[in-house]
Amino acid sequence: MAHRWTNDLTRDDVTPEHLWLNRRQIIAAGGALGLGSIAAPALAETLEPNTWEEITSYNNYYEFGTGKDDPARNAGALVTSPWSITVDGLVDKPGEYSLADLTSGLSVEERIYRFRCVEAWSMVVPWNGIELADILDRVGVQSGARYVAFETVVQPENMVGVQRRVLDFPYVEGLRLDEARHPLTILATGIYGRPIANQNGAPIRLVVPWKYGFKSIKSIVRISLTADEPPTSWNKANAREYGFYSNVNPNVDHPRWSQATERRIGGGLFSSRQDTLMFNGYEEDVGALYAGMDLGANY
Ligand SMILES: Nc1nc2c(c(=O)[nH]1)N[C@H]1C(S)=C(S)[C@@H](COP(=O)(O)O)O[C@H]1N2
Ligand SMILES: [Mo]
Repeated sequence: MAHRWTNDLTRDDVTPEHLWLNRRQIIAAGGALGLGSIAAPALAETLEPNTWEEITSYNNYYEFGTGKDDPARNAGALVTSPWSITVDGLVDKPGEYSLADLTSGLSVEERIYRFRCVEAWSMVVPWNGIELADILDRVGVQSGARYVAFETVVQPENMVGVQRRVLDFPYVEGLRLDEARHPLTILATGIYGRPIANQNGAPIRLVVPWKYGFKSIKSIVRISLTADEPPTSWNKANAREYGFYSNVNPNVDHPRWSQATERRIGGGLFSSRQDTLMFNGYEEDVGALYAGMDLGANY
């Protein structure tokens, strides 16, 4: 069956077309299911997902090298089973959970999201994932918690990039608790209805669609609830260029390049440049989280 997952796969191979079209129109309009009223004008916009081939061959996963094709070449060495996730900090039920124990019984949803890297390229990815809020409810968040911190696995013998120390591994990321609980925020375990590929962060990775891609940490082995803002890998590497928030914002340029437009991966011959949208197109859903904040200072 593996040969089906090439660039001649169409979405019709995965989902009955009428279901898919309904869902993607709803998602394009409202950001996600169940987020209130559907804005009629937005219905005109549909999100055309990138192919499996594109999504799995053009990656950033520095533990496997810094080239865009390095993760596809090297991530086969990642051991993803068995997999356990340590949950600690300000939670009622801390412990080391198997992936199955942490996720069993929670609903896995299909979410077609824009994905915008801080390097100014973008894709559209049909994720399968669980709302992070559901997992936080399962472990019981205590009242003093204000942030969620995440950590990626380190398998030095299997990760060629870890040996080269291009970043201070383990890769770490974090969200404010309200961002983490937002219904758009998911832990993805699949793409196109198949288990997520190693190079995309198997077996479970964060997806926060209104933030630059580096916030969406891969291959998670620790989730910690904290009172203080946790350190994050790219901020540690270069605080002037990469802030804690890293919300997609066409009006706040990276110190070394414009963020006003992006190169959409794929699209054949005329692989196009398109305008970058405020909060990556999810402003109606998430804008209120940042009311009154100076987005230039809190980049
Ligand atoms: N552990 C880890 N997570 C990571 C990265 C990484 O290098 N290591 N790269 C980030 C960056 S910069 C981006 S753009 C996305 C890329 O996700 P994708 O390869 O699935 O498109 O993963 C993010 N998560
Ligand atoms: Mo990125």
